[in-house]
Amino acid sequence: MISTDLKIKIQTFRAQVAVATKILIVTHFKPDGDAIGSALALRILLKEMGKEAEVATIDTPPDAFSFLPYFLKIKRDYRPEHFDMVVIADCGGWSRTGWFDDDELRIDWPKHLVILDHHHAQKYSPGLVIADENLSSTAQLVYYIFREWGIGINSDAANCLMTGISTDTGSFKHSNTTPEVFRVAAELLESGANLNKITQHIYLGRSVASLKLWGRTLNKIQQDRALGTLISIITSEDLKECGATLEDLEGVIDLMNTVPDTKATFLLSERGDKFKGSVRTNDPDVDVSKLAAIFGGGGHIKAAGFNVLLDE
Ligand SMILES: [Mn+2]
Repeated sequence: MISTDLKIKIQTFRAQVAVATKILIVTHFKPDGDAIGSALALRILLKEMGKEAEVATIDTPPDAFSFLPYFLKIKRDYRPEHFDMVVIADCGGWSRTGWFDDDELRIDWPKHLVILDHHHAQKYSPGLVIADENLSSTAQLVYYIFREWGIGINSDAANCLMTGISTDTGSFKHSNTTPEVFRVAAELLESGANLNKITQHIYLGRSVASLKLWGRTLNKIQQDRALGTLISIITSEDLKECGATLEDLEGVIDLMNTVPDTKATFLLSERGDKFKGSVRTNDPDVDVSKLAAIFGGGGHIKAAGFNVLLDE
C-alpha cells in the first residue's frame, strides 16, 4: 500500500546502496523512539545487504531505548572520510542532525546522500529524498524498504521498527494510526516484535522526580476558554526543585491535550537562553505546524514545536 513514486525511490536507494561500501546513518538531535528505532533497523538491513553500517547521533539517545538491539553501537561521532553514503533518517537534512547547517553541506561528501522522512512541510536537503507525510513514522517507511528489497524482518529489526511506530503514534492513539499502521504492526508482531516488552521499557518505569515534574506542569496549566488553548510553562527552577531533567517532561503534553474542546495545547520549557515550545491538538480542523511556523518552528499537523529566544 505505497505509492509508485515511493516504490521507485526505494529501488533507486537500493541501486545506490549496491555501489556503496560504508554507510553512515544519522538522525536528528535529541533522538526519539522513531529516530533510534528506524536508524537501528536500517543498520540491520544494510548489514544484511553486506554493507558496513554505523549509526551516529549528536545527542546521547534516551536510556528508555537501551533495550533495543545494537543500542550500545550508536556512536556520538564519526569520521566523514570513512563513509561513501550517508542516510539521514527522521528529519529533512543536516541542520536537524545538529552536525552541519544545510548551507555548510560539503558538496564533495558523501557520494550519496539519502533522506528518509515523514514530517509535514519539510524543507529537504539535496539528495535522494524518500519521504511521505502520510506515513506514521520513519520506521513505517523503513518497513517498506525491507519489503521492497525483499529482505526478511528478523525479531531484532521488528522490535526496532515497532518501537518507532509505537512512539510516533503515541502508542497507536494519535490520528496518524491508520488501518495500514495496524497491518504493518501486525506483520511486525508476526516477525517477532515484543510489543509488551517495548511498552514496559518506554512508557512504564517513571521516576518520582518525573511524577513531581508532571504534577507541577499540570498544576501550572492555564486555560483560555475563549481561545480554546491550554498552556503550561516549566522553568529551570522547576526542574531543579523536582530533581528532574527535561527528559522527564516527555509525554506530559499528551496528558494535557486530553481536555475536551481544546484547539491547541502549549508546553513551554526553559532551555538555557531560550524556551522550547511544544504544541499539540486533537482538533481535526487545526494544523499546529502552522502555529509553530509563526515562531519559526514546524512539525506535524497534530504535533509541532518551536523555540522562543529570551531577550535578556
Ligand atoms: Mn518520526
